[in-house]
Amino acid sequence: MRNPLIPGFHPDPSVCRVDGTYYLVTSTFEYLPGIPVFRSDDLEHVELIGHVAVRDGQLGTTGVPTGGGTWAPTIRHHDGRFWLVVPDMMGTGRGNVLFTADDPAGPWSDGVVMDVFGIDPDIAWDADGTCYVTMSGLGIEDDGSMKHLGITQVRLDPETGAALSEPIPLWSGTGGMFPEAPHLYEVDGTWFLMIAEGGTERGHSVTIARGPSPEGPFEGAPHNPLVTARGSDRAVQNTGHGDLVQRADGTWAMVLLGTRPRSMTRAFAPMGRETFVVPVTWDDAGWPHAEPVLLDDRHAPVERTITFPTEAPAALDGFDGEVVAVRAFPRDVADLTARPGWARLTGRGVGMADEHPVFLGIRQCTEAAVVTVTLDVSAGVGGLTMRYDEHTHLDVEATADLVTMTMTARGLQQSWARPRTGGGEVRLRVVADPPPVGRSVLGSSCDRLTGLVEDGGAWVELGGVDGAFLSSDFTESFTGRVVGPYAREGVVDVRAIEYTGQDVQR
Ligand code: 6LW
Repeated sequence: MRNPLIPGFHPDPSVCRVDGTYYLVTSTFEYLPGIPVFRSDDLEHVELIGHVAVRDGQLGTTGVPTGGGTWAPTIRHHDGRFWLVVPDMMGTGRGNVLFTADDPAGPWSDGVVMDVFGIDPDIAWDADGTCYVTMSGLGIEDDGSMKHLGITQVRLDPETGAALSEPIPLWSGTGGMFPEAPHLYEVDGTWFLMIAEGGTERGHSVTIARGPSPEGPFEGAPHNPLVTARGSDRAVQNTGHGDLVQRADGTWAMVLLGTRPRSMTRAFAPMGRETFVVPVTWDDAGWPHAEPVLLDDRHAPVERTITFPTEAPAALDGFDGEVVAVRAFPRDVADLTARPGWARLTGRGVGMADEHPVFLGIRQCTEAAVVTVTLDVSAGVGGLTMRYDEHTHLDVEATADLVTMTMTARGLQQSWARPRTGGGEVRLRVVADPPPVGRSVLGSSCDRLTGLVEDGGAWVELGGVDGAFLSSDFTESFTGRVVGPYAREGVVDVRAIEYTGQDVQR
């Protein structure tokens, strides 16, 4: 199958099928708009058709800490409607929220908060219409700290979010840490409970159990784990957190998350957790089997330019659907009307170290990538950044006569600067250059990141760093690289974000 199915930071995939069409959703954490919805006709190609959270108040993202916000969603189609349950975590997060929509492209409802305590909720109905929410349950210890309770389940009133029963414990895997990501399916009268365990890092896995009812009792499959990359030298690691779907022709597939680490030791994934897909078959004893995630079919090069046309479509307030902002909607960060054809960013005196940067970004989605922005800094200071979070980012920043590249990695900082000519308009570039597979580059464990400025018609390199600093392993982040323009001070106008990239041949 074609992998990654959804490249770039797109973890915790969930999928449902309606007739011949699949709908997929992934987690967005502190980024908005929240929860992209993808459509696919073949589980090979996906198209972004909208987002669940496009209005203020649907999620509490504006005040969530890094690592909080929108965690693993589940999407289902039931009773003629689409249903999505998702944890909106920490800080100003609302808790576990249930959204509905007639059209998966939106609009989605304002959401009701469910009376459950846990993460990774799943929603399922039995033949009588009883609604079950199954989750990775959380409890509070006497000292106030949180503890994992394993997989738990309540009956729910899906209209109000009220829990209609006390949480019951369910099968919680084979002993791996953090039993999470439960999904419940009824297949020919048998109920299957599929979960992830082992943590979302190298120990990650998918395991499964079955039982006579949605409440169990469940017995684990004899061949668990269904999927894991732990201990393997496969190009895709950390595989786990899956969701099953039956195709219209009766065959099955699993979407799941994984990483594409770069180093010899299978560490340092530049793009964080991405979405993959594998075929699933059933044995004579009625158990599913999934194939490991392989990178056997490489994607075509990606080439795209994001502009800010005056006659922009109304959806997403005129922004390209791939554009995200941090703890804010792109519309709150950039003004598309001040200067037709440009996105105006107005600095607030803070840079990318701030939790609320004035920043528009797109995901790095190929192993090799060249990202270029065209800015006007005649009345401000701003640049191009590649970000994991406020603690770790690579900034190429320009004023009318100076350009500075600064790598910030959790308290360490190094800068390279050079004067520039050319006035207000400036083109800045960040290049991610991975070594050929199986070879490491001296002094680099991941890819090589360089910052460049166009000066006198030529690209001039400012400096370079090991991309391992901008990996999910170094940052211990749930997200991935997001890259784009930002403003520090004054007015910075953005004319275009250009992305070209390609995966490395293996
Ligand atoms: C998610 C959990 C996990 O809730 O990481 O892979 C958490 N697994 O299931 C955040 O994505």
